[in-house]
Amino acid sequence: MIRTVPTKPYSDQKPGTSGLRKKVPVFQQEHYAENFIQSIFDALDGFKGKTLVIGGDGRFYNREVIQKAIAMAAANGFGKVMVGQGGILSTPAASHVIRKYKTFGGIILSASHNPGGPHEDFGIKYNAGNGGPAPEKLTDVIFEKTRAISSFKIADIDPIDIDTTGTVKAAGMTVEIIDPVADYAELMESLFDFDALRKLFKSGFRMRFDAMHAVTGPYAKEILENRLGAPIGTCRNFKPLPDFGGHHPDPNLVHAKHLYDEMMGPDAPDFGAASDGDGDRNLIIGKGIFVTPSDSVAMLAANARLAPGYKGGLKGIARSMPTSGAADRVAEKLGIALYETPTGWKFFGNLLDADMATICGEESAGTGSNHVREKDGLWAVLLWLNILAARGESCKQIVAEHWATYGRNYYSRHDYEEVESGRATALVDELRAKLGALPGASVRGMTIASAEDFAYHDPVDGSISEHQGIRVLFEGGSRVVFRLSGTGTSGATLRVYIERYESDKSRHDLDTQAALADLIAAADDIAGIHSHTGRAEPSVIT
Ligand code: VG1
Ligand code: CO
Repeated sequence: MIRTVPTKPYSDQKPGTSGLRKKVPVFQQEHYAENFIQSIFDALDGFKGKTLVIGGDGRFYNREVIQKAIAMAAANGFGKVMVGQGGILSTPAASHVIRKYKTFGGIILSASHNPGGPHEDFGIKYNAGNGGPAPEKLTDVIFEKTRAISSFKIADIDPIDIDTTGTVKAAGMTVEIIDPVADYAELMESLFDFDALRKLFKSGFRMRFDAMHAVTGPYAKEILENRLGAPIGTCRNFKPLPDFGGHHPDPNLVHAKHLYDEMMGPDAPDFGAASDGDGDRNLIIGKGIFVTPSDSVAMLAANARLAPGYKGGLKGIARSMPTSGAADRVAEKLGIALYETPTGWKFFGNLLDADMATICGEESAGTGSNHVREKDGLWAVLLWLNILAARGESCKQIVAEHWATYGRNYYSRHDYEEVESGRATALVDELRAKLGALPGASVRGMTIASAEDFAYHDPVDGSISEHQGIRVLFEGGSRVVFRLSGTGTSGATLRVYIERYESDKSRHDLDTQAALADLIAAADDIAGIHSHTGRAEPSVIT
């Protein structure tokens, strides 16, 4: 029943910021998915007889690859696989299932916020036994294996019915199809004050949750509408679709503009939120106010004690380097440590496992805690709701009070998408070469205090990750950061992160782009963005 199939390596299977992401036609090439899955198994040790979790965000090609992964897990000697019904498991839910059932690890099929469909994106990532994304030392080995692979193992089995929960046997391995929502909903109930939230909704509090036709739909429906009694219709676009309804399942002000417009409108609900393709990101918009992800992590950390799961306080806060320094001020006030990591959730795993950090966040709309080892969109939404219920104030009031206490970090990210790869690399190389000459230089009347290529020294395992973004710091604390995306699938995406701190309360209501105008111009002066990319404007401003 087990076949060993000869295959040839593909040279382009290097995992990026979060797994391997390619266009669907690339994944549909002969043995492309099989090669990568076999390489994951080849990079692991000691899983014979153990359990593997398999699920995905429901995008196009999900079902096909789930069947391949099941048959290959059986052939490679796993004792059991746990598969989300319908092939569905959000990234945070998969992380929780891995941890709760102490499984060996899991395979999550997703390209997250990237669009889906026959000509759009697909992805595969591996999460280890702690529930977190494979660390770099493992993804490096997986990549090596993909370059040397000569065969893969697969069991000849009929396709498994993944739409019916229950347990079957296949090629000697147990296949359990699980309810993708139940364990996760129970975990949320253990962290948050569901009684207070039920009261909040009963009192007439109105909310809009946009699942963007991605994986969080069934989770949000169950938790918000069924368990918390939010009115039917609170959740919108809640049916996961293979092409996300033709949209980008990216909860930002561009792709969730309808939600933003609604929240700024005259009859806005009290609270609006959205999540991405695989359910690990969150967009938070209060009535009349957008909360930047960098601010959100700071505000959640400052108020976390109001939720039962965090009443004992936080051990530390971790944020990715390009994320604004708003959380740093909260950590300082709480007297706890603040860790600055490279972009990507895999870098938080060690800090969470070592209990050095409790809440983590990224500027890209990712927030999470030690309850799982991934960022978690609905978790952030529920923590916000819990804080709103406990404080009895509006989102806008909470934000204004936070800024009055800590000051405001004006912050924006400018993305230049699908830039020709050679041009993007040239920009970065040139910038890197002149880093030494930047300190002391004056740009647009601002003096550069330091400039460096960020390297991270993991305080837990001592590993070093270099070239994680170039940051230029100005006197007074403003900064610009440049890095190339590791999740795109065509050309290169240049990300420019811009930040300025404002302590003066009378200047907390400025337009963000206007407040950052000098720095935006300085970023172009320093890196030659327009001349290198040929672009006059960013493709996306968040
Ligand atoms: C982006 C974000 C990063 C995030 C990653 C995965 O990476 O910037 O913060 O961790 O996506 O998020 P990059 O390399 O493109 O900047 V998800 O929700 O797409 O898994
Ligand atoms: Co995601």
